[in-house]
Amino acid sequence: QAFFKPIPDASPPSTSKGNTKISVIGAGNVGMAIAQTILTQDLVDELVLVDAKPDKLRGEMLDLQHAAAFLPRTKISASTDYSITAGSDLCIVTAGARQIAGESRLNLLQRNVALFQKIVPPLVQYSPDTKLLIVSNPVDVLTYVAWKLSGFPSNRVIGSGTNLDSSRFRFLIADHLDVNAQDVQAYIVGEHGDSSVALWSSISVGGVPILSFLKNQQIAYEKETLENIHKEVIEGAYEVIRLKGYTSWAIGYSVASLARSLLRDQQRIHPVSVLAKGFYGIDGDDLFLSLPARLGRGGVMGITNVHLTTEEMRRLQDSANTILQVQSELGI
Ligand code: 6V0
Repeated sequence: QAFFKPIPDASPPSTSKGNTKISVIGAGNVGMAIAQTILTQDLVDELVLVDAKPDKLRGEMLDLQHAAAFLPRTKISASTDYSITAGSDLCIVTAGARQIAGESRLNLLQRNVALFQKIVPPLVQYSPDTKLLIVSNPVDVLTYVAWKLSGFPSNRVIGSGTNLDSSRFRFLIADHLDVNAQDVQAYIVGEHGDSSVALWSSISVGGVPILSFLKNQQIAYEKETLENIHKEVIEGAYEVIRLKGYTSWAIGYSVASLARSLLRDQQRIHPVSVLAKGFYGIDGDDLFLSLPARLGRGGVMGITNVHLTTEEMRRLQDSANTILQVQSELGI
């Protein structure tokens, strides 16, 4: 069995024209955290901001431009008019109604679908070869909506998905074991939200598979402890929103790392929202949810064949059903 399963309808990677351009749609807390993280990482030649509020947009643009003396050289521009996005290599969509305290991600959906009908068509018109990276919530369903509206092959439509949840997961495991989170390989897949699935069976720390290590050492681990760590991941977003009103820094770093893998052809594996049909026993309807995907200049280059336990498979299927349920109410 191949390590990666290819994307069935993949388009070939675009030929690089040397000048890289990212457009960020939505200059709110999340869009600006992404923009500033991208700038500090010397990722692009041109960064474009688009928002519906012209004053706020111009203020954000100027504020970033005024940091030019401390940053790698990047042309920063902004407009409410989508023609400014022309020729983007990557369009990151963060526009949307913000999740308010106590509101489930799924409740945001109808408000955001209407927005996407205004946003996606002009992005496609001005950058027909671009990749779309969706961040607005509920991210899995909105990535599906963006895919439908764009007419793009699925390898060029990606949702930030559980890349952030997995980072929270790695932080909590690392904190528990007192190691560096970068040495923790651990994935959360499925829905970015309450039905996400923690892949305990494939966690390794410094190359050591953690569950089989504990078993071999005859160290009992409490299923409850594992469940609690996963619960903390799920509740993490709600807690940050309750405390500061929104989340921004972690999603900023998470999306900038996706942008790097995509534009610099890193072929790194990230759990992101992809068209899941045909993978891990998910058949039937089209839906997007997070699976470990290899990202490069062509977008999604393949999906990793991780071994899942029967329980993980069942949970992933439940997660898929949760998303499908919401999607069916949309009638798209
Ligand atoms: P925010 O600070 O309210 O920013 C949203 C921005 O979108 C505002 O500046 C609006 O003016 C702008 N906007 C609204 N309509 C349009 C339009 N038609 N065209 C262009 N811009 C428009 O929200 P925040 O930045 O906190 O969150 C943005 C979205 O990201 C929300 O849907 C969040 O739920 C979602 N997040 C997703 C995460 C993930 O992991 N996928 C993580 C955090 C937040």
